[in-house]
Amino acid sequence: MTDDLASLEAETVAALSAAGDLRAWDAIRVGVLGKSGRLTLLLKALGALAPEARRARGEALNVLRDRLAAAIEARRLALEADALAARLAGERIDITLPPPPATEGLIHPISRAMEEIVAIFGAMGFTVAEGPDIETDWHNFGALNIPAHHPARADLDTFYLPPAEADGAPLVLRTHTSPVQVRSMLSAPPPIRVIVPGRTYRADHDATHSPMFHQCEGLVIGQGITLGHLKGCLIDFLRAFFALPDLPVRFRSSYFPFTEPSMEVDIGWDRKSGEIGGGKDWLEILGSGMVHPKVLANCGIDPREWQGFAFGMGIERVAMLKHGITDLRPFYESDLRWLRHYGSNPLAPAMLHEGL
Ligand code: 2NL
Repeated sequence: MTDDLASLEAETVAALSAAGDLRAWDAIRVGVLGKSGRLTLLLKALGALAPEARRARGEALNVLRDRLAAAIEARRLALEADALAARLAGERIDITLPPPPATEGLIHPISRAMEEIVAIFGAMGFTVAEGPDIETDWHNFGALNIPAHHPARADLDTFYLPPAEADGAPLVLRTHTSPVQVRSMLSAPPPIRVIVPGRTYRADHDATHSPMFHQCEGLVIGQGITLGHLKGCLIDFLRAFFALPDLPVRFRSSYFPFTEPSMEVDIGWDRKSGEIGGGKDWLEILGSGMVHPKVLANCGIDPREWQGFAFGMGIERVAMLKHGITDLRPFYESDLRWLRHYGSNPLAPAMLHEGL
């Protein structure tokens, strides 16, 4: 190889190993193999040589071109591997570290309470069901054995909407999340284990009632599901939600049209201090019961073969109790001072194994 070719090769190899990134590498590639690259110009100059000299020079240039192309390609692969390794090292995260504090945006206490409830029941094998906020009168009332004269149907409590169908049946804003459970029963055969968090609406507005509020209901249907399962399930839930393993829980008989028997569920607290779990007082927290056979039949389930339990709670209420919030109104006022105080870190979602 002639001297000029040897020095072209040596200089290119040196420049390639000095190139620290793909931009520098590309400049070298263009400078050698590009349209007016050094090697390209040498190849173009071949035409001016006498045939004998052109053959020898051409052969040498072809050999050099293959070697330089191989060196350039090898350097590209090496630089790409380095870049990937650097990126992987830079993006490494230790997922065992606690989440950093949120710098912007917090989870609203209503959403947080729903997440916690879903995490607890999720660990018991429940899945989340959702449904429309606008319901038919039948899904909201009829299927649930709520008779036409029942006070819950009174115009005062229910937001009515114009009928959508020619049958003239009114639509309603759902007054509870129960119609979602009705839809669950109608859409797939038992066994069923669902939890239903969501918005609900009642024409009621004062210091302790909002026309839009949130509920979470649950439904379990199986063969041989008993009051014992209801009690065990709700005791476990309440102790997990309030993070008190010995929280006293009391079941007190009650009445709902859609359950028989029906029970109110109370937790122990101290009325004076507001402390949950302590004291001698009882605080109503959940409604529950064994699903009424008529409700099962209305939803296409044979009550001679299947039975189960259902329960419901107000989300605002449990969130207020858990965090010592005494006023309902700021939940919906978007006051950033309140939201910053009661909001929770979106990078630390509710997870049962970390405790709630
Ligand atoms: C309360 C009481 C309750 C239910 C809700 C229910 C739903 C179906 C069938 C039977 Cl589809 N029951 N839901 C049962 C008992 C109580 O809620 O105080 N809620 C805030």
